[in-house]
Amino acid sequence: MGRFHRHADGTVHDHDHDHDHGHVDHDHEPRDVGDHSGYETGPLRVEVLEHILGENDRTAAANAADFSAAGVAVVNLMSSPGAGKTLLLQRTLEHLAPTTRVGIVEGDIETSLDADRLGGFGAAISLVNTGNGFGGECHLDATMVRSALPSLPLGELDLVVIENVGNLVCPAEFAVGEQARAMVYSVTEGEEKPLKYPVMFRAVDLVVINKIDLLPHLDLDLDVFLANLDDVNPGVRTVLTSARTGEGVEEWCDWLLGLGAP
Ligand SMILES: Nc1nc2c(ncn2[C@@H]2O[C@H](COP(=O)(O)OP(=O)(O)OP(=O)(O)O)[C@@H](O)[C@H]2O)c(=O)[nH]1
Ligand SMILES: [Mg+2]
Repeated sequence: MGRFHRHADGTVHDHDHDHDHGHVDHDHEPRDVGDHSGYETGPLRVEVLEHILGENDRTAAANAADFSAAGVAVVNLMSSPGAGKTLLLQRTLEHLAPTTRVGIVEGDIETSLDADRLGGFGAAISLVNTGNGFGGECHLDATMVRSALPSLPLGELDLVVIENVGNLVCPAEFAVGEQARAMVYSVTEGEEKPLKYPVMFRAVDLVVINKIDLLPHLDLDLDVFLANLDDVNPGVRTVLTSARTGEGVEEWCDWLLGLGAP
């Protein structure tokens, strides 16, 4: 939990200066909206953020209920721009399409370029451009994903993968109704990224370590990356892949299939 904490009476306290409260709040579970003490309007900012995130969580719960009712497994796939989400999904569809009915929610700020790349594999694809009515946001939120659902035949699908907007920060902060979260980390990004972007690396159930075909050309020390990852998300599962060569794609697909229906 962040320093600021909303109480049942509507007040917001800074717990760093409030250790001897004398009571414990069991009547609500405020969410972590971070430390905003550096702003003059810190408590007000926390209230606004709690409102926004609370509304998002209600819509995410509605999405999750729809996914559950349809018996479809749903994964939120995140990464920094260009880590290889779309190429991995192309390989995934090649591998799974013959046996598994897959839907994709393709999130991008602009263009249908990635949605177009995923066409032709037999998957149902629904494009969300955040620049089209959602303020050009750098992430998908639950409302955006909800807007994509009428274009997917959920009842006829086994698995939906949501390709989030390429961004190593914001997507991790918004639940969208997913059953599991995965991220693609590219070995070109450097060993220290879990330490610098812990919210994303901590938010996921699986880290796909992609572009391993490039390792011979890089200075990256994979063991240092794995130690850094373990610092922020101890024991998190990893899969080594090259979406270029196809190495590791089967293991990634097995993880997807292992999720089963919610
Ligand atoms: N060598 C190599 N290149 C890869 C691999 N995976 C993806 N790429 C390349 O990396 C670039 C970005 O890949 P994309 O699949 O578009 O990445 P993305 O995460 O979907 O990008 P955004 O949607 O823009 O965030 C493309 O040129 C891919 O061909 C890989 O495993 N090895
Ligand atoms: Mg992409």
